[in-house]
Amino acid sequence: MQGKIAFEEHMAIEETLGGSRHFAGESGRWDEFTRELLDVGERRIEAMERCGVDFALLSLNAPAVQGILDTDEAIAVARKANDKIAEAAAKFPHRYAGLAALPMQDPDAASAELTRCVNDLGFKGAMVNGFTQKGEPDSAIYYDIPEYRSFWATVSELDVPFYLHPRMQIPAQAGNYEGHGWLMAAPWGFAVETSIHALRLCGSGLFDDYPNLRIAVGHLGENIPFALWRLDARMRFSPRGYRGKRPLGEYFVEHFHITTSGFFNDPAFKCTVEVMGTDRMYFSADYPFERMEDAARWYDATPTIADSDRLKIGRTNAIRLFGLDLE
Ligand code: GRE
Ligand code: ZN
Repeated sequence: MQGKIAFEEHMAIEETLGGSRHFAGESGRWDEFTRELLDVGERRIEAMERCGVDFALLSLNAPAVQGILDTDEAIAVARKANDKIAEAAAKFPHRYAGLAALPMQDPDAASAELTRCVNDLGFKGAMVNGFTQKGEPDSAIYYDIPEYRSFWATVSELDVPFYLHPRMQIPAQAGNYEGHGWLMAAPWGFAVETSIHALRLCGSGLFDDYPNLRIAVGHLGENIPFALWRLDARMRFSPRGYRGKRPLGEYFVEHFHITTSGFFNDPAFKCTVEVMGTDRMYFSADYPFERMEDAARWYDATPTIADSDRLKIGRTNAIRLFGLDLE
C-alpha cells in the first residue's frame, strides 16, 4: 500500500542516543542504529519511500528525557530534541512532523514545552517514554497522580494526542526480573510496564475529568486488548482503589488509539481490531528498532483486513487523529 502514515518513528540527538545502546545487544547493529537514529533527512525518507510510507511523525528514542534525573537538564534536552525535529519538519514539510518530547519531571515545564511545540512549531502531539525518574535513580513517577492533573488540562486544551511509549523498569524496582535481562526489555517487560501505566490512567478518573483526551499506545496495545474482557469481568468483584466512574474497558476503547509498531502478526492484529474496531487502529513501524520493510511487508499483505480498512488503518485514521493537512 502506498501513502502510509507512521508515528512511532524514532530519532535521537547526541544527548539521548546512549539510552538505546543497550537494545542493540549483541546484534552488531549499533552502528546502524546510530546512523538511523541520528538521520532525520533524506536517507530516512528513502527508506520510507521504499516501504510506501509517505509521512512520519518523528519522536525521540527511549527513555531519553524520562531517564534524566536533573529537571533543568531534562527541560534543556527536550527542547533541543524538539527543535531538531522542528528543523527536519521545516525542511521536509511533506514528509515529517513531530511528536514532542516532554520534561515530565516538572508538570508545568512539560505543559509549557507541549504548548510551545504545538502552537509555535506545528507539532501534532506528544510522545512520552513511560514513567519519569527525578532526583534519584530509584524513582518512578506515573502520570495518574494528582500533580499531573494540570498537565492533562493542557493536553486537553490543546486537544492533541499523547503517545505513551515503553521504557524499561528501573532495576531497583524489578527484583523479579533478576537474571533475566531479556524478560525485562522489549520482548515482555516493555508491555508490562506500559500496560500498567495505561491502566493506571484508566483507573484514576482521568478520563472523567478530561473526556477529550486521546492516548496512543504502540505494539498492538501492549497486551491490553487481549486482556480487556477479563479486566472488566474480575473488577466487578474487586474494584479496590478504582476511581473511574465507568468500567475500565469503556475508557480504553474510547480514549486509546493503537498502532502496529513492532508487532507484525496476524492473530494478534485480528484480536486487537476485534476489540478496538477499525476507527482507532493505525499503522506504525517503530523504526529503527524494527525494519520499516518488515512492518510494511506484513501490513500491506495481511489478509485479516479488507483493502478499505487497510487504507483507513494505514492512512486516513492518522489524518483524522492528528488533523494532518494531507488528503
Ligand atoms: C521501541 O522504541 O519501542 C524499542 C526500543 C528499543 C528496543 C525495542 C523497541 O526503543 O521496540
Ligand atoms: Zn518505539
